[in-house]
Amino acid sequence: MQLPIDLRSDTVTRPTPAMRAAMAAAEVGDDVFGEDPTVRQLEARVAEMLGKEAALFVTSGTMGNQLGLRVHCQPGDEFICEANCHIHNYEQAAYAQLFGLAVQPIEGEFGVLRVEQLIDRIRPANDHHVRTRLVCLENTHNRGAGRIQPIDDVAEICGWAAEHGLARHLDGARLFNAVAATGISAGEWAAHFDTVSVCFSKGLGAPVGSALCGPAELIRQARRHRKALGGGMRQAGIIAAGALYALEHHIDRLTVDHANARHLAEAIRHTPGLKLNPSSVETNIVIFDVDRELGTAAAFGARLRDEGVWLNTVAPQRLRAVTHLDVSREQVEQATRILSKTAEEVAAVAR
Ligand code: TLP
Repeated sequence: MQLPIDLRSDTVTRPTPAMRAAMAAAEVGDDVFGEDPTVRQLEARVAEMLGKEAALFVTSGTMGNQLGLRVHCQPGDEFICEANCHIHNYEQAAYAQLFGLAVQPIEGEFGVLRVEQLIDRIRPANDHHVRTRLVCLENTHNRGAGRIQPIDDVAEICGWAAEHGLARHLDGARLFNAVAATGISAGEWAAHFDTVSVCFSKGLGAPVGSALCGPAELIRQARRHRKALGGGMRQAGIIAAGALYALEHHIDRLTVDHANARHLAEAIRHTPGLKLNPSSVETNIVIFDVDRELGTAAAFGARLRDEGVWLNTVAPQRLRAVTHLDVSREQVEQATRILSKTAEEVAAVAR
């Protein structure tokens, strides 16, 4: 059996031989001059898939999101987001550090917000307040264990935001997982938002890159801000080719990762001392709590790591497992056996 089984994140995948071949064969040019044909092709393709006028290839999901915020907001503006979202928790508050933006976080249920929670959250227009400008959603939701924000809620929230003059940005780092799980196209999801960032280096398995998609004028502004952040890339066609390959070949197969995540979740459900949180798994992320009897999540995670199963600690008693292109069904089955056996052994010592 192939160890280790790396379930820390879907960011850990390595390019497949076919993807590497596509990358090696990519035509390139200087993208800061707008002359890289492969980057242009990728930007056109992803814009088309999302039904947007334009797209910008960026280094990371973080950059895609932060540029998205920047094109909608000016210093002294505020955006509303779900309290556990990536933008608010894992991007160093770059929006505050770099752009002078404030945030109004609102907690959803495993990341899923409802429109009733947003009503009355727009600040009054007077000199005491920041200006509420934007609503950000995340789909699928990372800390919500890959939950899908249902399309009806998305439509209601974005419809309400538009009625009140607020822009809409989607952190779609794992939008294609929502596409694969629901059959709702990327364009249908994206239609509710002004800007959408998507990642090629998560479930899609490309080594680098994300895109910010939206109206041509906003993407032109984002291109300018990207340069100021040092994100202008030169012969980036090499990596854009990996992203193009991923869009072509790795979307439909995400359902395999989802089935693997459900398999893992079933085993966790039946392991004393471990508890799924939430109890259902919708896409490729499994989050579970570790009973104190088994020690901290970090200690239990370290034991598992010694056995060859790598997970991510996301809270003192909480671990995360993410399925992806580089873990086979056999490895997932092996991981479930190791998980159960380790939990049993640790519990026996604790008794
Ligand atoms: N998520 C990473 C870590 O940063 C936590 C992971 O392992 O899941 N939006 C969402 C929803 C994300 O999950 C991530 C990365 C990003 C944005 C940022 O993408 P990168 O890492 O490319 O900046």
